[in-house]
This record gives sequence, C-alpha cells and structure tokens, in this order.
Amino acid sequence: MKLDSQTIAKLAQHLEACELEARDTTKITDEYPDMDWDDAYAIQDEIRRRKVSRGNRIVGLKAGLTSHAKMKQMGVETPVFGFLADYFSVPEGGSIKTSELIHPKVEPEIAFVTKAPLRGPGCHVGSVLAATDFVIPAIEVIDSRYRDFKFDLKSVVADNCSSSRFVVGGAMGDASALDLRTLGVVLEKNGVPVAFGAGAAVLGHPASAIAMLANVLGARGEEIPAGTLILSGGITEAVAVAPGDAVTLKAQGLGSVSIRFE
Ligand code: OOG
Ligand code: MG
Repeated sequence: MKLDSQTIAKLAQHLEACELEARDTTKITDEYPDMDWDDAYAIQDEIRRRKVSRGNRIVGLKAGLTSHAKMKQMGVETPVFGFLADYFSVPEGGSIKTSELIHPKVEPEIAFVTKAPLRGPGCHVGSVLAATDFVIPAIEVIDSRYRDFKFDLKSVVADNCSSSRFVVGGAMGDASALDLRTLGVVLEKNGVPVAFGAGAAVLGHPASAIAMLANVLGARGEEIPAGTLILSGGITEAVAVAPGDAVTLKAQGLGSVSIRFE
C-alpha cells in the first residue's frame, strides 16, 4: 500500500459523491500516480463499506474488461472486479433516469448465479460450471465517474469499475447444458442491432471470468458465496445511450431483456 488510510477514505468519499451526485472528475492517479493495486481495491472496499453502513445491500459482483473488445475500447489489458449494490438493480422492462447518471453506456453480458461457494486459487471453468445454479442474460449500464471515460486500471478499480445499474432477465439457462462459448448475443438500441458477439469473446469462455474472480478473491482469503449473482463482463464494446433510448439484449436460447432510458 502506498496511500494512508486517511487518503483512501478521502478518495472513496470523493468518488462516491461523484456517483451519487452524477458529476464527473479527473482520474485519481493524476494526483496519486504511485498508488498501487491494493490501494485501488481498498478505495473500492471503502465505497462498499460506506454504502453498507448507510443500509444498502450488496447484491452481486462483477468482472469487467474481460473481452478484447472492451480492453481495446478502454485501452487497458487486465480484467477488473467490482460489486453491485441493491439500487443498481433495475427491473426487467424498467426505466432508468438518465439524469441520475453522468454518461451511461450499455453492454451485453452473461450473468451467473452460484449454488455452491467458489474459492481460489486453482478455480477453473469446470469448477465454475459445477457451482453454477443458472446463467441469465444481463444488460450492464456502466457510468465511469471519470471525465470522458478516460482512466487507467487503478483509477477504474477504485471507482468500482464504473458500476452503476444492471438488469437481468429473459430465461434462466443451465450452464452445463449450454455451450456458453458459441452463445450468440445481439444488443439492440431502438430496434436497431448495434453490437453482436458470442460468449467466447469473454476470455474464451464467460465462466473463465468467474474463475478469475474466485482466484483474485482467494488470494485475499475471500470466496464467492453460494447464491451470488456475478456479471461476467461485456461481450462487445459498450454503447452510449441517451434519454428516450430503448435497449434490448437478445441472447441465443435465453430470450431477451430490455430497459428504457428516460
Ligand atoms: C469499466 C467497466 C467494464 C465490462 O463489462 O467490461 C465493464 C469501463 O469500461 O468503464 O463493466
Ligand atoms: Mg460490464
């Protein structure tokens, strides 16, 4: 760790205020270029602690930057992990107030729900599939607190990996019966297909993203508990949205899920 606990608390307070007040900021590594990975996750943990102490529940986890499309779009090279708070969850067919967000983008994802704990090191696709209750299509709405979505990995980790809203819906799928690598997804904005991909875009197999998360948490002595919802990361580039937009994700064999922006 390069930052003291006071600085970590101050940065967490700052980034969370930007989230709650829908205003952007410069990336924090501009001011703290020496901060390390532990500092970045400590800031994210402090944001999580602030929410929990205010009565919010943590309803899931997410992996991000798990596809080459996303890594290329954001100019970074390693997956990152964050948490999902209760108020991030939007009902299927529901609407999102764009005024509560800075510059939202949507991305198509496969969400996993576990039925057994997953603990690294050594977690792999097989262990993840064995521990998966079901998979379900998800649209993640990301909203980096950094100006123009310009960040480096440590800054984005501190900012809870741009987490902001998500919706899951459509049909539940049996992860071991489906071939998640060839599972096709189509993201539509206002009825027009705007992004396409297949599960393999995420680290060769979306379950790899969950295994990687279990291994990262394992290194910290933590596990993914049974019953956890986890977003495995955008399959395609994220697509910007504006008030009035309707977004639908169609996933092969798993129906569709929609949200609107007002
Ligand atoms: C970081 C979050 C990325 C994903 O699925 O790749 C993410 C960002 O691009 O702002 O959620
Ligand atoms: Mg995502």
